[in-house]
Amino acid sequence: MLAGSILALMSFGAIASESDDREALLKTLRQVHANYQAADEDGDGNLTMLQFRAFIDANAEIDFARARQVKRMRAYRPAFLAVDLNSDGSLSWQEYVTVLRSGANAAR
Ligand SMILES: [Ca+2]
Ligand SMILES: [Ca+2]
Repeated sequence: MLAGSILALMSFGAIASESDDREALLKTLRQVHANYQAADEDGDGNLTMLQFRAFIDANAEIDFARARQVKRMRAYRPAFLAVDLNSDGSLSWQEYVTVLRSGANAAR
């Protein structure tokens, strides 16, 4: 499922165009997923608002997507509400991937 998600992301030109190097992009996405798993302290596969904050901070370290901006603005809560698509108070990897894909399209 992870491999599928990464491939789905790679098919989006908006993200891919930021890097000509496919390998580098794949590496970045692997890192983002590793950040996700590291932030998911209880290992249930979903991120709470607090766990999401750790995830954003880790993504900001590698300057992924808008993480650095969210961190600077301390906009964790609105960011979390935006990615929690079904509003159940927890973020699944699938929700995050869905938002990344739609966000990549909307940003261009
Ligand atoms: Ca969790
Ligand atoms: Ca959710």
